[in-house]
Amino acid sequence: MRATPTVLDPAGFDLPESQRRWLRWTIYIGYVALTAGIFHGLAQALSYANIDILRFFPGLRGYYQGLTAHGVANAIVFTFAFSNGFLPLMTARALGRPLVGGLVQATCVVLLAGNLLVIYAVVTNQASVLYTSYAPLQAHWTYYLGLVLIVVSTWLALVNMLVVYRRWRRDHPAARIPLLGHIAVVSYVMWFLASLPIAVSFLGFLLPWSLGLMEKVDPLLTRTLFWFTGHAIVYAWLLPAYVSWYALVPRQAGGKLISDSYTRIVFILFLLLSIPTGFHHQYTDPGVPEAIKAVHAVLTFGVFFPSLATAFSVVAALEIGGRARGGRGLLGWVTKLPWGDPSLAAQMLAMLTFVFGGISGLINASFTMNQVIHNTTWVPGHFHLTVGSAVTLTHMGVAFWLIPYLTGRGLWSRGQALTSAWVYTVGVLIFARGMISAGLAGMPRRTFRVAAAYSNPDWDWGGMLTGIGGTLMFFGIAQFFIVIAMTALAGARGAHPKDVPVSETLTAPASTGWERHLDRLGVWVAVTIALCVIAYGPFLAMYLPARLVSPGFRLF
Ligand code: HAS
Ligand code: CU
Repeated sequence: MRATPTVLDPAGFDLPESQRRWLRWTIYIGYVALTAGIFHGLAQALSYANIDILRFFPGLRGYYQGLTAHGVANAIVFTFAFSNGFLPLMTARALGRPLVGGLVQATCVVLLAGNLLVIYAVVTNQASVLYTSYAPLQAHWTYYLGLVLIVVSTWLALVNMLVVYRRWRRDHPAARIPLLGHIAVVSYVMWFLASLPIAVSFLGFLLPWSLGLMEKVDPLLTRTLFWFTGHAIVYAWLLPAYVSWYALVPRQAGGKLISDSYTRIVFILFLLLSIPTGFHHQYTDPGVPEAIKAVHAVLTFGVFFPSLATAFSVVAALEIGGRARGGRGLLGWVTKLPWGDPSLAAQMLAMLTFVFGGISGLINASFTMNQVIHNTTWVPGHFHLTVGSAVTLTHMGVAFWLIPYLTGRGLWSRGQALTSAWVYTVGVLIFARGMISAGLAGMPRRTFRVAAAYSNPDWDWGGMLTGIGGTLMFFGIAQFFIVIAMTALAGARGAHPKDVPVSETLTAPASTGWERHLDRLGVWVAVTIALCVIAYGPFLAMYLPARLVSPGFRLF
């Protein structure tokens, strides 16, 4: 039996204050975006209940302007701002050395610059194209450039992590990379590879087209490039949450992570399978052969597997914690978990909601069932149970220790922090229940119901639940924002956690044998690229060169 090791315990690790400051400002950009985004979220949710509050928004000229602001702010800026702060910090902590200061600053500045450009385009109603940026809807060039810069900020964060990793490797040529560092780096390497197609689409087509350098664009190709990146983007949102569930949550629950190798395998499976699945967003698109869609359907069922494995692992770790605290019987350990800790409670609520997100994802992925729910409100029902709950609630939970850690101030009002997570959870469950049932009755997504020419009484109940749930979600996040702002401004100085809560594992990383291959990132990247070629090569070979057929339209 191997000894119980720590994931890593670099004694005395302390991040310089200047780096803490830039990291927290990077994350704050996301909180500001989230807070702006929830106003538009509230307006959308209420519109499904036939209540129109859009006309009270100063300067807002239409539903699609608000929906674009909501999608970009919450799904793109909030998520990546968090990851740009969190993942480099995890790498630094795991490898026991500081980051490259200049790169920490550059990540924050580029993220902010990208944001300002996107805000300008959206606020002036020159980019009401929704976060999917489908051509031939055309936005102002600042919108595309702004999104490119946001992606570049994630690359800078990754470069920082890789520099730290290389330096660590130079000093430890034969050692296994510490688990927390491994999974943080794999997460952003996956995202880097995944982000290349959208960079091609934006820099090669949409940006020059919006600048008038190209007269026409190829809607199917740019849409396909969007989803080439766009499915994997959901795992780029999810994996930082998984980093916390695997490497931090067990410690917070008083348990242990069950296996080092199991965890590494899960993240490598995400690296391999997150990207070659994008056509499951295009099952109904004409012009894509059915056989290619079928390959993507099979691979989608493949990428379902590492999340199933995660469910077993995180529940086992929680069970160890609950039993260590005196829990008995089949489920007695659940109530013994420290539900009064807002950081842990928010993340356990995230897990519980994600069970429904996973089930609804399986239905989306099934080619035939997808025909029933595609483009209905079922889909936003699904993604508010994933990015809108598993990810958001985890980010909230992490913030409850991370912001104190980065600011040197204690959490302001544990009770309010806990309440914000519960209010949000109850809200998102009611909201998603409404969206999902109305979607099954055919209620279309991305439609301003209040003003729609056609409605259906079968949507009334679901629409009402959507409005009620969305209102609760709004109050949950508003309360979260107050807790964070008050922590940063008025939290008790010195009452902060002094270290990242890194877990121990039941099994140590093996120093010999096949498990060492799990650390060979170059090899796994090569396999990932090969899988992408298999999944997208036939389509691109059949389809290219680009068919530049459509001029741009500004409809809203
Ligand atoms: Fe999805 C559409 C398939 C996961 C986000 N998805 C979307 C869209 C978004 C999105 C934003 O195949 C809409 C895009 C648009 O605007 O059009 N999705 C899946 C599948 C999964 C999945 C198979 N999605 C996610 C995640 C997202 C996300 C994660 C964001 C973070 N999705 C689809 C498909 C579509 C789609 C189609 C296209 C639909 C269409 O027609 O447009 C899977 O990866 C899900 C796996 C999840 C699980 C659950 C594991 C559970 C865990 C918790 C364990 C804890 C327990 C309790 C049990 C297998 C790990 C703990 C106990 C305690 C005591 C606390
Ligand atoms: Cu997807």
